[in-house]
Parts: sequence; C-alpha cells; structure tokens
Amino acid sequence: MTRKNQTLGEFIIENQKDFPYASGELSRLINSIRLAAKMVNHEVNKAGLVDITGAIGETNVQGEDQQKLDVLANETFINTLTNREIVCGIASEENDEFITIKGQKNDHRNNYIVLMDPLDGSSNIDVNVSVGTIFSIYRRVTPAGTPVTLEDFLQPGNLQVAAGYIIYGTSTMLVYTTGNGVNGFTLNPALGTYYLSHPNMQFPEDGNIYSVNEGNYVHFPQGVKDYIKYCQEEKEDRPYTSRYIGSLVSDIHRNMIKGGVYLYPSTAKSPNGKLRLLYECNPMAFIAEQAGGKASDGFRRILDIKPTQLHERTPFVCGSKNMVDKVESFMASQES
Ligand code: P6P
Repeated sequence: MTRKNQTLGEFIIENQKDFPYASGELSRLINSIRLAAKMVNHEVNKAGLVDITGAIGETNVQGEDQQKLDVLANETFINTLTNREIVCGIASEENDEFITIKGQKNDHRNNYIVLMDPLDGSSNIDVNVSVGTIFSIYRRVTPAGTPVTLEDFLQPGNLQVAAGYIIYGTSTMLVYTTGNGVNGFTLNPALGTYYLSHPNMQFPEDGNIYSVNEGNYVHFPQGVKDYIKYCQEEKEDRPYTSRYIGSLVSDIHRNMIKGGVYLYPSTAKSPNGKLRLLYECNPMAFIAEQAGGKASDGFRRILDIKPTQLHERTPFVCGSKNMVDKVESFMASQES
C-alpha cells in the first residue's frame, strides 16, 4: 500500500505484512541500510571539500584503485549492519573474503546475509558524477547457530529476499524491492527523512536509450556489434539515443524511468564481462524484473545463474523487456 508523502519508515511498517518472513528482521535490516546511506550521503556530498576523494594507494580484490570514499562507505555499511543483530554474514566488493558476524551472544543466530557494492562507480567521485550503493539480501541456507559458509553467499539471484540501490545524485534516493514491486524514496537532507517519491516503479516495455561503453566496440561479440549498428540505423523508430554515465546505478535508474537498455558485454579484456554477478547484476536484475523489465547475460536469465565464486563476473544486459529481447535476438543469431 502506498500513499503520497509516505516516509520510508511508515512504508516499511505498513508493508511488512507482505513479507513472508514478517518477523520484523528484514524491516530492521532495511532501516539499517537507510541509516548507513544517510551517513555515506553526507560524506559523498562534501567529498570535494575535504581530502577524502583521493585514492589511498591500495587496490581492492578487483585490482581497482580504492578511493577513500570506497573504504569509508564499506566500513559504514559493515559497521551499521553488524550492530543491528540481524545479519550473520556480509560480502563486499571491497573485501576479498566474506565477513562472519557472530552476533552479541556469539551464537550465529541471525538469519540474513548481505552482499554489496558499497560505492559503485567510485571512479566518478573525483569528477562529481553520481555514484551508488548496491545491496542484495538473502536468508542463510546453512543451519542457524553455525558460522556462515561460502554456500550461504553462492545462492542464485532468484532466492534474493530483497535488493536495492542508493543513488547519490542530484538528489539521494533509496530504491528497493522485497519481491512486491519496486519503490523509490527521496531523501530530504534537511530533515534526514526519505519520502516515497516513486511508488511502484516500472520499466517502460520499450525505450530508445542504449547504454554501453562504445569505446570497447571492436572487442564486443558480433551480436552486440550488430545490435549497436541496429540502434544507429535511420529508421522510423531509430536512431536511438546513446547515454552512458559509467555508473551502473545511474544508467539503470535513468533507463528504468525513461525506458532503455544497459549492456556490459564480454570483451577481449573481460571475457566474462566486468560486472560482478553477486552484488551488482543479481540485485539490479531482481529490481529490473520486479519493475517489469528483464536482465540476462545475453542468453540466460541472470537470476537463474548458479554462482561458483564470490567475485565472479558475468556479461550483463538489463532494461526494458522488448529491448533486452532485441539484444538477445542478435546474440542468438550469431550463435546459430
Ligand atoms: P567502464 C563502475 O566501475 C562499473 O562497475 C559500473 O558502475 C559501470 O557501469 C561500469 O563499471 C563502467 O565500466 O569499463 O565502461 O568504465
């Protein structure tokens, strides 16, 4: 149920009953993400004012230069989630291994695990372009009372109980789903309160925006090359518009509102694509499908992929259903 000017807190309480595990834990978990997002937002919004945007000279498991805000965002979400007695494990793009959380009684009795990219698109920080946090939530599958194992984190995306993102843009928004549609909340920074600004977000079935780094064109599979040329043809419903921010959350958020498709295909440099399955593609795919869109690796539904490694990558095509179908048709024609 949604109503105008509803706050995130009111929304969580009024819709908690829709969640099969309505023990209140998930609500508390979303609330802790809400708090952490406000704290990170405060730092992101003043990044240019203090020496906090520069790289700290270290690299993460992806071999990417860690920006100070990456590290700060990672620590903020981990600390906030750990202190809420709901989560038994956390995996992050910034950490080589997953983190086991015993709980205050050291009994491993918490039921949820969170996987996250704490600050996606962080290379944009120094140029003042919007960045985002992406999170994915599962119930643990190993027995309560025992430490989480890698098995708890390697669940297919179709078992997610919730997923969402925070976009630190011209305004800060929290967009999430618990499997009952997608709702967007905009932060009023003066009050520190999120208000329901985008109820029941829906991907338009079609659109005219394609988002891909065309600098990699020569390395793309032929099917992707053919799709890009299709978008550029002078026809009644084309050419399309190319929009690519280089920040996954921003590109997909815009495409969900306006209609469009985002592609990060395999390339010679990244034969499995660049994006990570567990904490980028799965949560964005859950949101896309809940909003009536579609997400695949060009051939298979993203949410059905069985992960084998914590930081594994996958090619990613996500957006308006008819546009993803079109990309897949070009990919299939090259396979036959
Ligand atoms: P490229 C940011 O590093 C990111 O993970 C996504 O947010 C973004 O869409 C993509 O990589 C950009 O990658 O290779 O086009 O710069």
